[in-house]
Formats: sequence, structure tokens, C-alpha cells
Amino acid sequence: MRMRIGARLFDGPGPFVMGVVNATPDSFSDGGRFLERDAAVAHALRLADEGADLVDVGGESTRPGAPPVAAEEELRRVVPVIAALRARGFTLPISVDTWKARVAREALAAGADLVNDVTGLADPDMGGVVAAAGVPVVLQHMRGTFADMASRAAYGDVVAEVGAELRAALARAEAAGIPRDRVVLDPGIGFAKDARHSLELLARIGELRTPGCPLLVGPSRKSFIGKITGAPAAERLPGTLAAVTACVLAGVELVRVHDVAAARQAADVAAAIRGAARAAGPL
Ligand code: PMM
Repeated sequence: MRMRIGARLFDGPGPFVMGVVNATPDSFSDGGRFLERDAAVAHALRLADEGADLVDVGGESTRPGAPPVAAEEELRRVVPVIAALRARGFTLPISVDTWKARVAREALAAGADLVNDVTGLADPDMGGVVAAAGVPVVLQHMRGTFADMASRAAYGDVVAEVGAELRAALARAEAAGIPRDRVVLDPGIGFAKDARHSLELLARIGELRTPGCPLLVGPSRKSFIGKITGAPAAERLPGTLAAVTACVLAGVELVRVHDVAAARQAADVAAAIRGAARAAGPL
């Protein structure tokens, strides 16, 4: 891939690691907004130390059953975190995880460098905001809303259908004035997919390759790992690393993870194996 994200040029096959920074309220924190902001900032700094290439700041949980968050509230969560990171000279690119055009616009004004849209431009104003700012965008595949997406997980050939719907999202982006060399595509593991769908997408991820667009995959702690292993979300790091490894061996450029240090090591070793295989060539 060759894409400028903020101050950094992402050049080469990667793998590049995007670290997840949640700016959602912590139910164990009673210190209010400043503590929450400072915890998110500290977390971003830790992920940078652990080897993240960029951080993804999000203020709305997308878990099925999570209550929707109004734009005002999402802005109160993410903008102070992005602004505080920039104020203290944070050098990594910052992504904002939002599907709302208004949140994206204000997050970009506060210093974000990339919009991560899990709905692939469902908000009709999002394409224009991204195009006007001249920033890259992640278009993730999903269907329906966070509340009803589980019931929309019905596919004949999941890879073919996700591919077609991602190409439609890419066409919407280009029509809005976003050049394709600023678009990253993501199959949306767990978004309107059951475990079988997520596994098939991971197994055939190379079929989603679209000329000019890097791939991003976010398998971290997702429910397909729980379905296979029975492990609760907090104990899904080994399964996450297996999925990261599979992605990197298949040539995926970017992985979105919570546990950056561990994923960095897994991704780097997988990339070294991939490189050694290429050097050895066909027997
Ligand atoms: N997954 C989640 C949130 N944002 N963004 C992209 N591009 N890809 C993903 O797979 C993705 C995402 C949900 O995971 P979390 O709530 O555990 O962060």
C-alpha cells in the first residue's frame, strides 16, 4: 500500500497495526469526563509505546444491543481525546471510528487524520465530509443497523456478496469525490456475519482484494473466537493472534486490535514468514 495518513506515509505491504482506543464511558469510573478523557489519552500513549502504527478513537459501542449514542454525546467523548493527544504532541496518525458525518467533521477539525466508517458511508453527508477534508477513509462492510445487523446475516456466497457490497461502497465514495487511493476496505468481521461467515471471510480474504485499496481486518476479541473456543471476550487474545497471523499471511495490510504489543509481535513474525516464503520461491 502507499497512502499518506496524517503526517505518516504508509508505504509497503505492512502489516500496520491500528490500536483501539475506547472513549466510551467506563462504568467503574466515577470521576467524570476528565478522568475518562485522561484514561483514553493514557491508553493511546501506551498503544503507541507498544508499537501501534496508528490509533482508532471511538465513542459509540457497536456491540449488538448497545444503546445508540447521539452525535452530541459522541462528540463530547471523542473530540477532547483527539484534541488532548494533539495538544501533547502525539505523533501517530489518529483515526476516528464514527459513521456520523458531523462527528467526523469535528473530529477531523480537532486533529484526526482518517475516518473509520463501519457503515461504509451510510450517512449521506459522510462522503462529502471526507472528500472536503482530503483524508483517507476506511469503508467497512455491514448490513442494517447495529440493533438489527445480526438478523441480516444471510448470504449465499458471503465472500462474493461482501465483495460486491464493498465495491458499491467504493463507488459511492468515488462519486462523492474521494479518490480510490484514499480508500481502505474492510470486510467487517462480526458485523451482520455469524461465526461461519466471519471464518469464511478470513479464509478467503484475498478474494476481496480491489486494485488500489489496502485491506483492513478487525478480528480482535470478536465473538467468532468465542464460538470456536468458548472463551469470554477478555480471554480471546490467543484466538485474536491466530486470526491476525492468518490475515498477514494472506497479505492484509492493516489489522485493528486491542492488544497491540502481542499483535505487533504476531504480525511481524507472520510477515517475516511471508517474506521468507517469497524469497524461497516455488519449489
Ligand atoms: N470493529 C469494531 C469497531 N470498529 N472498525 C473497523 N474498521 N473494523 C472492525 O472490525 C471494527 C471497527 C467493533 O469492535 P470493538 O467494539 O471491540 O472495538
